[in-house]
Amino acid sequence: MAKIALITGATAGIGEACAHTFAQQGYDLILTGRRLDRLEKLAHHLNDKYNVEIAVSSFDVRNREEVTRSLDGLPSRWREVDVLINNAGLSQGLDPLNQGSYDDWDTMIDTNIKGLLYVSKIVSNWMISNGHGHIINIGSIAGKEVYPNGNVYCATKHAVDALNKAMRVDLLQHGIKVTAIHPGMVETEFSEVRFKGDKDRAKKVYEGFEPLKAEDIAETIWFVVSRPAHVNINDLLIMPTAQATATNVLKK
Ligand code: NDP
Ligand code: 8X3
Repeated sequence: MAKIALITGATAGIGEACAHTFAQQGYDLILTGRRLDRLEKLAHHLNDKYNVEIAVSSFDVRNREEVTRSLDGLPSRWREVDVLINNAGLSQGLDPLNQGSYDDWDTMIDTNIKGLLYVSKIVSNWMISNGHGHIINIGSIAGKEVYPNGNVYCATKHAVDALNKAMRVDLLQHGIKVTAIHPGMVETEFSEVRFKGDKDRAKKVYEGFEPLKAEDIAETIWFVVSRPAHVNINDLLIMPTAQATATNVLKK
């Protein structure tokens, strides 16, 4: 039987790149995200190209009932998840705290923290029953530093960092591996989402230097997952060469 990876936020960016990498490695996949059309298209493509089995499960990670119904509704074979990639996440807005939008705050907290928790509770219980598993939590340089106007996004990613440590401790007795991957700037749909569809503003974020590509993160996750059974990488910070810290970027 092929191994199984469950990827949240597989409709774009890092999650989509992980789907390609893990399919290429022969993994069967559970692909999740809200945009069902994208999930179905990706599943079709990967199935054709790599002959792997794919389950598509479309849900909003913020909706606990939807998450539970969708994951519990998968045929039992899919509970044998080997790798969970907690990737679904976003930033909304880039404003000083006193000018922040309540709605943006709710969206980030509900997606990046609560959504990650909802999925992790269900899947970690599957992994405990299976006696093994590996959870990859996508944090950020924003989970290691706070930068101007990053306030609530940074707080959510600091929470992911804390939850990663908590999972490592709590799941130790069950033999489940836990890793946080903290990327610096990766050119995906991230900035477009942060700036609510303003493509020109989003494009400017990545001008004048070479940002990371989603594939760089997927390859790194594969490296982490493919270590021998006795090796766990707890935490990994990966940056573009031109970016030293959240705010220190060498632009031409
Ligand atoms: P993208 O915007 O390209 O992809 C984000 C993914 O998250 C999409 O597949 C989206 O799917 C999914 N998602 C967002 N909200 C929800 C939701 N409520 N329910 C289900 N899925 C959701 O961004 P990235 O690939 O860059 O981001 C992936 C992760 O990496 C995020 O956690 C982000 O914080 C983190 N990160 C990104 C960095 C960057 O510079 N790009 C750097 C460091 C970390 P859909 O909209 O279809 O639901
Ligand atoms: C995304 C990277 O620097 O925009 O987590 O916060 S950054």
